[in-house]
Amino acid sequence: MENMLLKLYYSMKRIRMVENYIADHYNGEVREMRTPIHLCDGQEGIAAGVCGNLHRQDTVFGNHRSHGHYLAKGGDLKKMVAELHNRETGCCRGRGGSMHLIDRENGVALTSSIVAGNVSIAVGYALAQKMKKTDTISVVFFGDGASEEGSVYESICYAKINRLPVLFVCENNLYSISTPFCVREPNADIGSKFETILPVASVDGNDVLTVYEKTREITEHIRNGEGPWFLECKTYRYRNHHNTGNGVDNRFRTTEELDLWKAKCPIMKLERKLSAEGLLENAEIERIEDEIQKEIEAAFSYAKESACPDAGTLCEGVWS
Ligand SMILES: Cc1ncc(C[n+]2csc(CCOP(=O)(O)OP(=O)(O)O)c2C)c(N)n1
Ligand SMILES: [Mg+2]
Repeated sequence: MENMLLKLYYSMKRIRMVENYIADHYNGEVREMRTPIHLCDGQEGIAAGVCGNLHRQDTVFGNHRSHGHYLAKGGDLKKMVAELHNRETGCCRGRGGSMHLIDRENGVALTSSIVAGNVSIAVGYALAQKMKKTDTISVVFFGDGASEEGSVYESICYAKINRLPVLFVCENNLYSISTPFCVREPNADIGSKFETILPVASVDGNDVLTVYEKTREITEHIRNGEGPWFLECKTYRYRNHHNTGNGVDNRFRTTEELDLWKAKCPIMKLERKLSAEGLLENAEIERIEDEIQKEIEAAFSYAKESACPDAGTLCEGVWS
C-alpha cells in the first residue's frame, strides 16, 4: 500500500512538472514548440489513478489533453518531448505534435484531436481483443464536452451489447473550451445520462486514491468478461483550454473559482496525507523533484539535439 501511494504521488508529480516545464518554455522568443498544447494541470489524479491499475499490454486511447495519460501509462518522455518539437525522433516522427502521441510498446494506442473520435476507436480495439481472446482491456479518456457527441452514445451501446472489455473514463472538468457544464447540461452528473445502459461510477477525480481504488474494482469486473463500465471523474483544469494562461486572463472564469479548485489540488492532497502519516519527508520530496527535473532536462536536450524530418519525407505515415 505504502509503495503504491508513493508511486501514485510520483506519477502525478512527474506529469505536473513536465507540463510546467513545457509551459515555461512554450512562449519564448524563438517558438521551439510549434504545436498547440492543452495542459492537464489539476487533472493528474485521473491519469495516475486509472493507469496505476493497468497492465502494460492494456491499451489507452487519449484525446487532445493527453500528456498525462501518455506519461502515466508508461509512454516514453523523450519521444513525447521530441514530438512537441516536431523532431524525427518524436513518438509520431514529429508529424503529430502534442495531440497525437503514440507508444505502442507501452500501450498508448493513440491520442486524438478529434473530440470523441477516440471513443469509437477504443471500442473497435476492444472488439478485436475479444475476438482474439486476449485478456487486455481498452481504456478511453475523454472530456465532458466529448460525452455530448452522438458517437459516444453509439459506442457505449455497441460495447454493452457486445460485452466488450472497455473502460470509458470521462474527465468532467466542468468546461468545454470556455463553456461551463451548467449551461450545457441539466444534470449535475454525466454518468446519469448513461446509467440505464451500463454500470456507472462517479468519483472525485481530484482524489487519486479514490480513482485508483474504484478503477481497481471496475477493471476486475471488466477482466472477468462482464462488459464495459463508465467512470466519471469530477475535476478541474488550472490552465486555459489551450496554451499556458489560467482562464482568468481571458475571462471565462473567476479567480475565486480557480482558487477554490487549486485548494483541492490532487498532488497537494496526497502529499499532505503521506507527510501526516510519516511516509514522505521533505528531503524525499526534494529528491523526487530533483530526479524528475533531471529527467525532464535530459528529454528537452534530446529533443533539441534531434533532427527535424527531412522535407522529402514529410508525407510518410500521414493519412489525412
Ligand atoms: C469533432 C470536434 N469538434 C470540435 C472540436 C473543437 N474542440 C477541441 S477541444 C473541444 C472541447 C472539448 O471539451 P472536453 O471534451 O470537455 O475536453 P477538455 O478540453 O475540457 O479536456 C472542442 C469543442 C474538435 N477538435 N473536434
Ligand atoms: Mg471539459
